[in-house]
Amino acid sequence: MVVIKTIAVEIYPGAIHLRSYLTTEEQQSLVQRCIEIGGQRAGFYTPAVRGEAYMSIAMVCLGMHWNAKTYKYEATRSDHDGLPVQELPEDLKSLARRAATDAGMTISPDISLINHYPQAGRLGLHQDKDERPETIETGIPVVSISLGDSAKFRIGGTKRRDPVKTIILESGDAFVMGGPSRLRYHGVAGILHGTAPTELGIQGRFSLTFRQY
Ligand code: MD3
Ligand code: FE
Repeated sequence: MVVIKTIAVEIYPGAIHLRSYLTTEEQQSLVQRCIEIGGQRAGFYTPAVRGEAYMSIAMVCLGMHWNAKTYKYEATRSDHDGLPVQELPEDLKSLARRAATDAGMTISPDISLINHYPQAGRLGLHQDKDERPETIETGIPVVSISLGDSAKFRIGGTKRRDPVKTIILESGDAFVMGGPSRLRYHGVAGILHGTAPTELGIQGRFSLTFRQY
């Protein structure tokens, strides 16, 4: 049996960092899933965002597609290639439910966005507020899983100019953002090249974020 010691750190009320949440074997299998899912039809693509140019990360949506032009969820990738979105597999839903429960929250996940960060990948400061108003108002969390290279994660307040904390998200960590923290601004300032566990055999970073629409 593999023993792992998860350490739960409350960054703010409702913002729970579950450090060392997954075993190396679970991480390996999730990395393979990301590569497999990303290689399908309706797999990884580079979103062109409203107002801006292309994002520096690749993305694949499961369950519902996040349209980067309208910031709305939809059944087909109408801002990209029109393909129907892939389903969200049951075992991934279970993983998200388990992490939410371990952070003292509840989620019925129906969407996952998988992001791939190459060496120069970043994600600007933003709020996740495109899910149903009721979901956001009740503080149902977003659950995230980090794999591969570590990320310099920034998390602030509910106003863009509020002060931010910097946290390193490592491979195998989970992060649950709900309750009063659901609308905090957050982003990824960069990834730490070459920090992925060697057993994963990858460079760069995958993150899975699970949402309830
Ligand atoms: C804080 N992803 O996909 S995960 C995103 O590492 C996103 O890929 C980052 O922000 C990434 O939208 C951060 C941790 C996270 C996820 C959801 C949040 C932090 C959050 C929702 C609200 C506040
Ligand atoms: Fe986000």
